[in-house]
Amino acid sequence: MSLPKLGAPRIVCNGPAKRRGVICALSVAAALGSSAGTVTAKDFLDIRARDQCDAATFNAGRATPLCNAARGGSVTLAEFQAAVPNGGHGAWKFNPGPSGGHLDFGGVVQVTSDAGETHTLTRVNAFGGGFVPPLNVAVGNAPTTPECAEMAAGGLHATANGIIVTSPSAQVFSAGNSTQFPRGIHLYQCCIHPWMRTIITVR
Ligand SMILES: [Cu+2]
Repeated sequence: MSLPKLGAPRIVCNGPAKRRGVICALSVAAALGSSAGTVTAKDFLDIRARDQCDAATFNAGRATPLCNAARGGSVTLAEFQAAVPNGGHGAWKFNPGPSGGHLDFGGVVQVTSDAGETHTLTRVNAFGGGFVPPLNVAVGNAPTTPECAEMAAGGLHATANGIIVTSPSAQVFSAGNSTQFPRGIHLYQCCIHPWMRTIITVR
């Protein structure tokens, strides 16, 4: 990336003397804002899996807990289930959200969990269903994506396309140098809660 030459912004301050200070201040702010947008390298992207599972109701009657109580989530299982036909509960999401995020080739992608449940962050060719059929109702009963099917085959495991994001966890990847985060614009979804989607661009 070629960086523009930085120097004092050329600002012409016009207007009556009384208003001049205000006009100049606004012009400088605008000039600095546009410069900053041009020269900023982005070498780090923080991706988080989030939910608000309520441990008491999510774990009731289960030998293996679904929800990490330490997270202190407050959405009950009944509330979660009621939201599935309406596109899924909004607290189950990635940050960045559906509009996505970007970083430069060679930068660091950090994937952490702010969630109580286990999620996956799976690069898919096209958004679709996950491997838990009742939850695919949230995405119009879309068929399980091949990438999610691969993660579930023989028991949940990480693949070249997908990672498992447990609670708590932190994983780092080199943008453009890992199969999970190759160069370009790529779609990611959770294979358990398929309405959790984001788009990551490695420039
Ligand atoms: Cu999930």
